[in-house]
Amino acid sequence: MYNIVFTVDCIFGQFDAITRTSDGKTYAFKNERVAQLNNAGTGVASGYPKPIRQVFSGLPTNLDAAVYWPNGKTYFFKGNHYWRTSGTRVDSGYPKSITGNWRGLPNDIDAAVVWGRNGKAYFFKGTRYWRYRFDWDRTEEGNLDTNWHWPGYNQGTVDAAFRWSNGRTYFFKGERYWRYNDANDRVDSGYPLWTSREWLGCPNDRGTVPM
Ligand SMILES: [Ca+2]
Repeated sequence: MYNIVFTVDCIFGQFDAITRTSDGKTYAFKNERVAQLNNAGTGVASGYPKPIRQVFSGLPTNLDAAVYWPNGKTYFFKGNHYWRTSGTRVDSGYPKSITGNWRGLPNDIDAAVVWGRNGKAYFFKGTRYWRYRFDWDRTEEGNLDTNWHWPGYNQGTVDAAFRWSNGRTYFFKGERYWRYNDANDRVDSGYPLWTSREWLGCPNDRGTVPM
């Protein structure tokens, strides 16, 4: 029985979305499930992964992206809608449509993160990204090429991204992740690493595919 549970946890190595919440927790989402990650980043909290509806009642499955906002709220995106939560509780009045509420932002985004270097929000879709300014409450000019502007990250598209408690920005793609050094403005040396091993605490031969 233990091995079965362990295997289920360790195949959870590709994320739809990952974010922090105002209660200081980190959550990773995949399909209909969510895993709360240990604060040390080396395993999954007891009892996880769980169905999303058990933890974030009112959120849909198969999320596109999530981002922790400076106002203490967390925003979740799917298709042409978004949900705002306080911790794990969905605020009343959601979902709302992206169009009309996030000026300049497209639907069907892949990933989102507030970058530590300039405090702007970055939304990734396909091989490009949109930069959102809080003081303007809209996106900046056009959209930009992800590979060109994030040195060391050369994967084109992004599955999920977030800023962790250590102030670093993380990009997830497939079963691997890249740690971005906001101060140096490039990916730290030694990356990418395996998501399941480093974030879920799985051994080398579980939940991974050959490079
Ligand atoms: Ca995604």
